[in-house]
Amino acid sequence: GSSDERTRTGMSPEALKRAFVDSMFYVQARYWEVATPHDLYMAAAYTVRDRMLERWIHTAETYRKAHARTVCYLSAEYLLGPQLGNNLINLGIVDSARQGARDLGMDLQEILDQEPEPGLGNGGLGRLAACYLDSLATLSIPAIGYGIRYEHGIFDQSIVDGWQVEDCDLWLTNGNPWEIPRPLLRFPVRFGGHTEPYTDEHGRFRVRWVPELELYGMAYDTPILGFGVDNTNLLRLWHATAGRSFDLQAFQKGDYYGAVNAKVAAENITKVLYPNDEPEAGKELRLKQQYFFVSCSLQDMMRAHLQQAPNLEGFHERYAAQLNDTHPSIAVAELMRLCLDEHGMDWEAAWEITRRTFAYTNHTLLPEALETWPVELFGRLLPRHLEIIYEINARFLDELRMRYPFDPERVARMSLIEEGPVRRVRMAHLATVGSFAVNGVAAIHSELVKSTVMRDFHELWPEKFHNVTNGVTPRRFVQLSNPELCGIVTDLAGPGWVRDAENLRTLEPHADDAAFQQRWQAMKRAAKERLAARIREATGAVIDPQSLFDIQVKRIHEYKRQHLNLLHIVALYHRIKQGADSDPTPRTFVFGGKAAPGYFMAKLIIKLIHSVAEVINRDPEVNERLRVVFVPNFNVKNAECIYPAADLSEQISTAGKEASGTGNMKFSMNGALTIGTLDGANVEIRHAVGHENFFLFGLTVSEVERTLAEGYCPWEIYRGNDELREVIDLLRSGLFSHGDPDLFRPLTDSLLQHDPYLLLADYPAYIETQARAGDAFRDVAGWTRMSILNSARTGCFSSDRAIREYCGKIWRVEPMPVSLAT
Ligand code: 26Q
Repeated sequence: GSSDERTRTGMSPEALKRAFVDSMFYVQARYWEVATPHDLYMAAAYTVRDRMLERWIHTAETYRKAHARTVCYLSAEYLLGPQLGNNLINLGIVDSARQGARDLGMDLQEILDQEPEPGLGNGGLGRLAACYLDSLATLSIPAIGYGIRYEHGIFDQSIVDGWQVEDCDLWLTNGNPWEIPRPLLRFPVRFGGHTEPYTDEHGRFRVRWVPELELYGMAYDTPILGFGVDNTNLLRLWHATAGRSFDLQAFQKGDYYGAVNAKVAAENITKVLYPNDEPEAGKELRLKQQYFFVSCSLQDMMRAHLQQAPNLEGFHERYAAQLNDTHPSIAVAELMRLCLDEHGMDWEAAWEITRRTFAYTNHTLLPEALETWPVELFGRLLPRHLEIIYEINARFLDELRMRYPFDPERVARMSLIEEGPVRRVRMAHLATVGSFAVNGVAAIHSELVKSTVMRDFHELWPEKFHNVTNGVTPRRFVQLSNPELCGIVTDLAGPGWVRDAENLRTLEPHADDAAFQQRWQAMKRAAKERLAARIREATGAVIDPQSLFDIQVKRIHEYKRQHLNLLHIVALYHRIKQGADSDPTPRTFVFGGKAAPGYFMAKLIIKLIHSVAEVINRDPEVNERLRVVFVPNFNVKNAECIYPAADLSEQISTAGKEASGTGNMKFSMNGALTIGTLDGANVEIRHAVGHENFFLFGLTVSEVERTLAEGYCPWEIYRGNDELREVIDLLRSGLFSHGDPDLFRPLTDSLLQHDPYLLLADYPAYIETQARAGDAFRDVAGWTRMSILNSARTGCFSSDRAIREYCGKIWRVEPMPVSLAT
């Protein structure tokens, strides 16, 4: 039949239905009467996948024939979220699919809800990588995402008696229809052992690594389709398996159980994602994970390059490799090793290629979050890499001593090795020395990178430093998450805004139009009702969509200050109980977020949210005006339902601590106003939406520095502020802890004794600004106007803009459009 009618490629409702029935039979091996909801999902997924594969193969061919310069994004995390809905959108067949489902007596939404989400990341950094994959494909950029195929992603969070409980994530148990296993695409990865010098056939000095252990990385490929284009890029995730030859050796020695153990140990490498969003001391397996995926990825790039080129000379022209934080920064030493030891290059040539291949993105300034590894551990796991790092360092330090002959302290500060009782490898220094570009993720953050953690490096190489402010994909976080908003914008601006989010500006002239405002309010209302229904289902809590939805969802961290939000809530509660004049705007406070399993304070904050919620929600004197809910298991799926429902977005980190934030962008694109500090991308959001449409409060970075330098004393603020004192005393009274005054002591003691994140210093400004927000919400037309302007003016926070900047300033790659039609 005509191409539209072909079972595996047709896009009409008829073709999709036929394909669906076909997949149910031939892929799922099921018939209608016994098909479970999961079978329906799988059949739908295979139907969609077939349509992507056609584009994928065509894309791979096109890029290859053109010898296209390719971006390789190296990231230990990809927080992809559910694929089916997004792929339907990018294929442009949502309506056909909905129609087809209806014809077969099914509901598309129910099918979408079946998908377990790939949660292969902790939070912002992993989700950013996923948004960037979407934009790279949408902009037709030849790109490969490389990472780890964790069998268990970020844990599922449940709440028991107000405490976080972690359950194992099982996203792979029912099979993953989006991935294609490539059993023949395997690379060896070695660990341990020692190195020995030898002389090669040309009489040159060389080093041989005699490893103790060898395992294999096997590729699993996931197609990443762009929106409105046929370009379909590759996400290649590596799975660890034990090497067969290694097994044989052990088996032959008669050590059956030893061999089995070794196999288990090898396969443990890709078992589970570390659930911390900062490094933890001595986690050997984590370093193994990082080296494992980096080595496979670089070997894969080299293999592809050498299929088309006689040698590695032009490697850095063929590839730009982006290091998503320092997690893959061992790549600098591994590329050197591959060039030197496996391809016989000399040091200068190898270093030239290496330095011109990598670029590094920094995502944090927090000293405790900067990755370093003990030299001892490093040398035990990767003896050859430690040698190479020492050699890179020796040459680098020689250069520095020449340049700064009278400044040995500076030379020591910049060394790749931190001296001290435990010597450590500084991964950020390795990444910076081994890269041609370094960037921060928001304007203020990039400035702070240059003036604080990378100050010496910036003085040495000022032209190496850049800013690329983060972005988020409007496909998932507007079109998929907020169909009503999507309808409004498309009616006004046409469908082009999905590829060019600047078109959201078309909304601007309608901000004061009464009829338009009504439609806008109906959009918000629908999103709030959806969230209310979901919260009721998940927690039993009933919330009122009329009330102001004041939402803070993100990882739980002291620097993000969820407990500052709580201090405000308890203050409002306290005023009502006192019969004092109080904010008359009914509010629903929504929290969500996971705590690292070993982060006691973060877990205590979750407990406190639940404890405050319990007291407030059951007290008839306050629960008409205040509600507090915690959405368990904040993940991409829940997030899609939460961002559109917000009236007020909480972005209240201590100034200087949040590198960028990306939730802040998702909220404001969906018409939430922000209450926030001058931190991360908040600064640019406020600039974009207009100061009058943003609730700013709190100390600036320099005020924070000055406050701490002058000997900050939170106790004095506590003593001098009656309401604040009463609020903290309430937390210590046992009111929220069934009479136990000690439960929250670690939190209140930390606030009163050190308060390293300056909650008390920012408290009065926060309370006052919250009151203004509450008042503003009662001016319905005024608020609606501000809400519209937030959506209209935040198109610049599309990840398409961010990726265009990376392509221009950093990668120097060009789009290569792919079309099935040609
Ligand atoms: C490192 C070593 C060992 C174990 C774990 C880690 C690790 C894992 C994840 C360290 C950091 C992370 C994640 C960091 C992260 O999500 N950072 C956020 O990145 C966002 C995207 O740029 C920013 O918007 C946020 O401000 C930043 O906190």
